[in-house]
Amino acid sequence: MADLNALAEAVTRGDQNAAVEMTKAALAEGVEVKKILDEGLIGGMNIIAERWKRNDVYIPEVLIAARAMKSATELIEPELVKAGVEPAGKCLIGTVQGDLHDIGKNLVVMMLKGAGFNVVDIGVDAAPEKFIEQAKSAKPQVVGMSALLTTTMPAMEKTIKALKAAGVKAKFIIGGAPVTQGYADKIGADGYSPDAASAIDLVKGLVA
Ligand code: B12
Repeated sequence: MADLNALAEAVTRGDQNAAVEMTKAALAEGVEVKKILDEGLIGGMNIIAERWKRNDVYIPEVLIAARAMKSATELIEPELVKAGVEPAGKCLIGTVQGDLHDIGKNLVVMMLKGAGFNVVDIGVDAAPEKFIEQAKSAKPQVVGMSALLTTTMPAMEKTIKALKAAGVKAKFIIGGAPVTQGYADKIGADGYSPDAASAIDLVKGLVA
């Protein structure tokens, strides 16, 4: 019998081979794909997110767990599409214009994917026009912006204003080391979170 707790455990350990093998075995046994995703893979990432919030693990462990999750998810993606499993929600995220930092953004993307969200990542140095164009085609419920430089923080305000003016209906969230809740309030963002683990709770709250 497939042990989905063991699969979750393999993800938290970042054991890519075990996660892939256990996922293959569960699929071969005919375990429902949604169950494999929710209890095994997302279950494992939730545990890592909690440990990270408590500082029990650090970024390398999170990255390794996300890699294990990604490899196993690739196996079940075609099955998920066939089964018509709805994602938890859709997000679009990018690093704003002039800014090339993407390590934090990538973590947010991985954690959101780990939590079952469909995420469109538009990369770094993304101009407001790019956010608008991509948001119009992807129709996300949440648009996230990352900035690591004090000189690129104003690009978040510019981007939010441009998205609103273009009629994009979504919640706008921001993050990055120099960003604060006060800044988010000042520029009219709908939310801010200081790290990728709490970004999941923020996004879940906004799409609920
Ligand atoms: C790595 C790094 C680089 C790398 C980036 C590589 C890459 N692919 O990202 C390189 C070498 C390219 C680089 C370049 C520069 N950098 Co730099 N860089 C850093 C460094 C060391 C680490 C940043 C990082 O990755 N942190 C780890 C991640 C995990 O943390 P994070 O990004 O904050 O993300 C977390 C949260 O903020 C949040 N989060 C992030 N984004 C989002 C988005 C949303 C929506 C949400 C909800 C949450 C969220 O979740 C993440 C995970 O928990 C910092 C110093 C530091 N300690 O921060 C300097 C730093 C940011 N850089 C700095 C500078 C000055 C530069 C340069 C201008 C240097 C130069 N003179 O060329 C250039 C600018 C290039 C550009 N145009 O962007 C300064 C900024 C100073 C300032 N006040 O503006 C810093 C603070 C270093 C310093 N002390 O001087 N840099």
